[in-house]
Amino acid sequence: GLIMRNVGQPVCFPTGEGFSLGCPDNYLPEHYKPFANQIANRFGDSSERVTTVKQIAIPDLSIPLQLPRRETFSVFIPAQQKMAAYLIMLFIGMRTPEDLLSLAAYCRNRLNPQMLIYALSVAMLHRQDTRDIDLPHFNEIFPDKFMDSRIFSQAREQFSVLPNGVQIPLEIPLDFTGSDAEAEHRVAYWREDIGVNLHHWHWHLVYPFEGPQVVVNKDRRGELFYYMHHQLLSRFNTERLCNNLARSKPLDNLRETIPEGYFPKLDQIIAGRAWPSRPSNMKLSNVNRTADGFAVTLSQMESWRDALIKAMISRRMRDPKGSEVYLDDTRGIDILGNAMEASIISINRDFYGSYHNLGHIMISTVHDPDHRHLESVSVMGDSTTAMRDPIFYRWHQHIDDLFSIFKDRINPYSQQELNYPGISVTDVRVNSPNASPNTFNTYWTKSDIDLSRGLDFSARGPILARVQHLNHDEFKYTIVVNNANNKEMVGTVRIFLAPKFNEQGRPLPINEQRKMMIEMDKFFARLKRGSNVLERSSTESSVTIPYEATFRNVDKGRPSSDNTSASLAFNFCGCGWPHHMLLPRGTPQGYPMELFVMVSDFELDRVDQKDPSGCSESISFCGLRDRKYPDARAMGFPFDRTARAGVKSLSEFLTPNMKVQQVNIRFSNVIKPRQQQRPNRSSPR
Ligand code: CUO
Repeated sequence: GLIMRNVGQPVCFPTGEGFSLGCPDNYLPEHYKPFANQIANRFGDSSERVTTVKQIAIPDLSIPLQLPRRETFSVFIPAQQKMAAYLIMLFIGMRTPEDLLSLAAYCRNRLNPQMLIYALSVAMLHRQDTRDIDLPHFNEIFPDKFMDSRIFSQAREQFSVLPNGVQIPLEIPLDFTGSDAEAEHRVAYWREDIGVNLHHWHWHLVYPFEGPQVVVNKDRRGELFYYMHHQLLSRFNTERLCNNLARSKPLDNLRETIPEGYFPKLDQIIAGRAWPSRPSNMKLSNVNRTADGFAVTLSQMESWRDALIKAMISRRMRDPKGSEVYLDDTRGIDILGNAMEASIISINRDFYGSYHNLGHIMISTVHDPDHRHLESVSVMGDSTTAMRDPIFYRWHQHIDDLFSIFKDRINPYSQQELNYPGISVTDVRVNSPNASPNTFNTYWTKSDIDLSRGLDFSARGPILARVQHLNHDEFKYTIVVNNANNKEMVGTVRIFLAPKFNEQGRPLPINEQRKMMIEMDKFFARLKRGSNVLERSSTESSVTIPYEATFRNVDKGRPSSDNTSASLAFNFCGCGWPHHMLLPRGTPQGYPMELFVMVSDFELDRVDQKDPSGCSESISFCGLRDRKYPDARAMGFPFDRTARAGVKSLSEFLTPNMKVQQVNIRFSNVIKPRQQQRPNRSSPR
């Protein structure tokens, strides 16, 4: 935590209320060394607790030092990926946590802070001896990546005026990046949601595409890359329909004009620059940025794309030795996901390139493709900020459509494959305390975030920013399942939610609707003979992580203490969909959706492995740490394949172990406080 706060200060003694880090003199950067004593006195004396950093032999840092301290770090730029991967390797290789702390403290004074925090976070998540330490909220380390830049000058003003301990929360307006003249702005509240962007950053930390094998090579990572981003699109497209916008149009022609621009209004406090904007009506072009060690042409991108399409149609890919690898129904998507992204476990990065990653870079340098203006990447170049820009969804829609070329060619599931003999779902209901049955309530809530550890000065206490975000009343599913078998059975309950109508108000055909199925929850249930009434709370969702992973608990007007998350009720693992965004917004009239429940045969779903250790939140989006993905079925099952011949609608798709309930999402355009503390979450099995 100490290493990760106020990272803009280039000294080893970050202050905070009673916290300090004492480093050996030679850890100070050269230009501060003559003043080592004064610096130690300045910070050290006022501290109640000093952590002394052990002196170690510092390894060669010349590779990560190539990135200037005040440069924008982009994990999508191959040269920077390599520097970060080197640093991850060093951090993972440190013998003890004390050695790791020491190296991190040394690096903190010299390296690019964004790269440092990225590499340190990845290493800490993957080292046995640090992985249970909660990482500080990333939105508090780099609040400038999440919040309107104006908030920081307000924070400085307040800091210099108000006495110690007194503070007024700084309000951030809901929509600060555009006006209603821009249609895309209607869903800015969703794209710019802090929890949504935190999830995306964290997902890419848990599933980096570069780094040591132990960090990258995880069970079904390529498939999860496909599925998690596919789910982001189902959710975003539904949100668009709720706001009278058409579904995202894929960016499938790299040479066409991009009408929708994006002006993020974010600062980069440490780099001392604003994030570049992406004006309307620009066209992608060849990129050649010598300083980033990076060049790619449009035709190169197109040839990678064509090679991927060919692989999906022929179901064959080429490995580096020239042999062909068959893409089967189950493993094929995983191989394709890794090649499309691409990660270092791509089957052949020379041949299939890095289509998705370089697309991020091409888009994020559209304003300065040859670097003549010395401009950094725009928000699409950073996994922390990419989801803010409307183009993110157009790019990922294109990537998702490419995956569909493969997925849609697989034989559909037969009725027999979908059914669970003897099991029937006879009733599904949703209840929420303040709503009519089968109605969800959504509204706005304001929550606080402490900026103090992400500022470029040391505040004496918390500095709260107050943000407005979507929220909902908690609800409960009641599912009645009949087991006509002569014994107890075990089932996996799969819950999805999808829009009913398209942009024109016509019913969505099954093969469009299935692509918009939002995964809401998945859990295991024992089914005794006869009738079973299953109850499940929205707070137990296998997709979300708790509210506290994004926001601060504000207890009687005071934020919880800053230094540790131990005072908070949950162990945050960071990766996962923010709970406050579990539901689409809906509409004031009530947005009609279909709630789908399936009970599948656990014997066919089970993955035999040890119980999970640590994080088991948001399993559907993030998997389990050090374990296989805990569902043997294809991700997105039963909607990952085309519906069987003759099935036109969701009702025709159903087998007896499935049921659909018509539901409504009613949005009130008012600000309400958050409901009471979230109850303890039950384990997924
Ligand atoms: Cu998450 Cu494109 O992979 O941003």
